[in-house]
Amino acid sequence: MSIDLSVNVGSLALHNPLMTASGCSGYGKELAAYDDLSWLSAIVGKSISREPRLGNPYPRTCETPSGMINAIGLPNEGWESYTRNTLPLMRELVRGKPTKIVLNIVGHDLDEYTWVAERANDESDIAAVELNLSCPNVAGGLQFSTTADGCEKLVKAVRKVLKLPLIAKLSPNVTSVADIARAAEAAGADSLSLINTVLGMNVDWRKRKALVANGMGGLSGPAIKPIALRCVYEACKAVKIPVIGIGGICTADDVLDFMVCGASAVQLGTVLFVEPDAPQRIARDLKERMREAKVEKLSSLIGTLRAREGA
Ligand code: RRO
Repeated sequence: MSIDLSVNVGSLALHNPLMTASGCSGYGKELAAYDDLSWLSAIVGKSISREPRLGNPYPRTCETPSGMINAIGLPNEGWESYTRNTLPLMRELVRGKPTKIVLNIVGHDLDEYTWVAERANDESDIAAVELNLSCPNVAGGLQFSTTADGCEKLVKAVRKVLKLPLIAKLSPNVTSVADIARAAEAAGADSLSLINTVLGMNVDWRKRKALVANGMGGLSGPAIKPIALRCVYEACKAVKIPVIGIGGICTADDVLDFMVCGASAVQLGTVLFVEPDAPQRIARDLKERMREAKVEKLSSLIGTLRAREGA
């Protein structure tokens, strides 16, 4: 039985559903040391802003039951250095491979987002731009993702200048994911990705200290998978554009859980910290699971979750 893992996220044709999640594995070279990047359909880099940023004081991460908390605070080299140093390296890394480059962008304000988005048009080999609307770790960082109005304004402004496919990355730290998803769609996003991390906290009571210097941070890993599945399911019911699922995915079964809830593709994040070659294992296991279930085309599973009787 020949198994077809290919999926489409709007105009993005992917040879399998496995992308990296922004911020969890740098810009590709960090993973290339462990695994053939061909197991991934896209590398989504850490958020890039117009200016370089140093990020938050250390410690920036800590472990939690079934996950981790981060409060990195968006450190990045800024657009100029990114295009001079990192993007050329990424092009080299994916040359001859089916792996696409997705640029994740962030800004203090509308102006900074649109400044970067406009320049992304002129760079070759960027397959799509993911808008980070949802960083939980910088002052004011949630302003674009926690209200439908803020989200719509930002997506609209970026859509106006960006010619590439636009993915809006949404936060789970909101009252209604469906409202924000609809706002992003109305403003012209081509697809959504969710979820970013869940705002959380971990402390050492003996030291009377939080475990990350920022105090609070974003919780990720298997601990958040049920929250992520719920958010993806709600978003998929609310919009017609494709949705990329993110949140605690570690196995092929996790991928399939997201896909039956409506995700067209997924992003792998925290799992890469413990197992940088997880994409290979997950891609192989996906084929195995599909063979067992006698499913030839992975895309045929998207959104096939059945309502429970009486629901
Ligand atoms: O850099 C961070 O602290 C960070 C970002 Br931009 C984000 O989008 N999500 C997250 O958990 N951390």
